[in-house]
Amino acid sequence: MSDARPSEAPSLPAALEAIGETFPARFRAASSEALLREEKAKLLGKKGDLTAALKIMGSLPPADRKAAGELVNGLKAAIEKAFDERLGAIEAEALAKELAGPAYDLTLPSRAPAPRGHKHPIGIVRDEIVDIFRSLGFAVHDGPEVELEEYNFTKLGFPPDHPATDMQDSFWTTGGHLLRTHTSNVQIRAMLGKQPPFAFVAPGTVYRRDDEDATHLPQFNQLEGFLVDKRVSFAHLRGVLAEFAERLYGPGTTIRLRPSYFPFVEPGAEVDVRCVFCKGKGCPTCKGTGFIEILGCGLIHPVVFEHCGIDPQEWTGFAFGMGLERIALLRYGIEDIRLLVENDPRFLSQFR
Ligand code: FA5
Repeated sequence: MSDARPSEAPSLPAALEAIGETFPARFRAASSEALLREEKAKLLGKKGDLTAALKIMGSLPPADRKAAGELVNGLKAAIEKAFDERLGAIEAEALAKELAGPAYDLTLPSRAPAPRGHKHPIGIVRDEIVDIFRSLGFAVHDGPEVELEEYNFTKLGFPPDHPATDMQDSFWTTGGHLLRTHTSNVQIRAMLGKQPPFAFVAPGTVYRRDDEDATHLPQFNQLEGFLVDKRVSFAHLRGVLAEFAERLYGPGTTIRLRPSYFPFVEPGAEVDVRCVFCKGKGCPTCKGTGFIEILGCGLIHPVVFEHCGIDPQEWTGFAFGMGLERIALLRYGIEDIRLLVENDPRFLSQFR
C-alpha cells in the first residue's frame, strides 16, 4: 500500500478546522434571529461551507472516510448546539428589552374605529312621528303588550263573540290576557280615571295571527293617537292627519279617506297614502290600487267614553292608529315589509 494521497486529501481536516474556528464568532456577531438563521444556512445549507467540505470526503481513501465522517458529524452537532444557544440568547435579550420598555395598557381602546350602532328604520320613523305629534301638542303615553281582554276589546265596544273580535285573530295567554292586537288599549288606560281635555300618542308593538306577506307581519308596531276636547269634529281629525302626512312625506302628499268600521269609533275611516313606488298607477306593492293603507281612524264612540267615566254629552274626540312598518315602507321606498325584521346588516346599514 502506498502512502501517497491525492493532493486534496489533507484539505478536509483543514477545511473543517477553518469552519470550527470561525463559526462561534459568526454566530456571536449575528444580532437577530434572521441574521443567525442566515449564518446557519451559510454553514449547513445546500451551498454551505460544511456541505462543500463533505464533497471532499468522496475523494478520500475508504480507510480514512470513517474518521472523516466522525469529524464532520461532530462539527455539525457543535454548530447545531451553538445555534440553539445563540437563538436562546437572542430571544432572552429581546424579551428583556420588551420588559424594560413602556408597559402595555390593555384597557386602552383600540385605534381601529369600532363600528358604531345606529337606529333601526322603525325606530327612526317612530321618533320622527312622535316629534311631529309632540309639536302639535300631543303627549306620549305607554301601555302594556300583555293586556286584559277588557282593555283590548270589551271597553272599546267589542261585545263578546262580536265578529270584530275575529277580525283581529289573537295570541291568547292565560287568565283572560292576550298579546295586544292594537295600541287602542292605551286609549282606555289613558282615559280611565282622568278628565279631558287631553291629547296623547302611544307607540308600541302589537301581535296578530296574520300570515306574512309584502305588507303584513304577525308582530308589528303601531302608533295610536287620540284627542278629547269640546266640539271635536271629523274636520279636526282630517286636518291633523293631512298635516302629519305632509310633514312626514313632504309637501303636496295626497291622503285618501275611505269609510270603514271599527267598534270604538263612529264614523270610522281608513287612510291611504299614494303609493311611492308607482306614483298611484298601481303596482304589486299596492296590489294595483295606487294607494297603501297606513291607518284607521274616527271619532271616539260615546260608549268608549262611558266605559272610561267620561260624559259623552260634554266631550268629543278623535282617535287614529297607524302601522309604523307600512309608514316606513313608503318613507324609504322599501318594497317588502319582511326586510324590516330579517336583521340583515347589509340592509340595515343603509339607515346609518
Ligand atoms: C287598528 O288596529 C285600529 N286599532 C286602528 C284605529 C285606532 C282605528 C283608533 C280607529 C281609531 P287596523 O287593524 O286597520 O286598525 O290596523 C291599523 C294599521 O296597522 C293598518 O292601517 C296597517 O297600517 C297596520 N297593520 C295592520 N295589520 C298589519 C300587519 N299584519 N302587518 C303590518 N302592519 C299592519
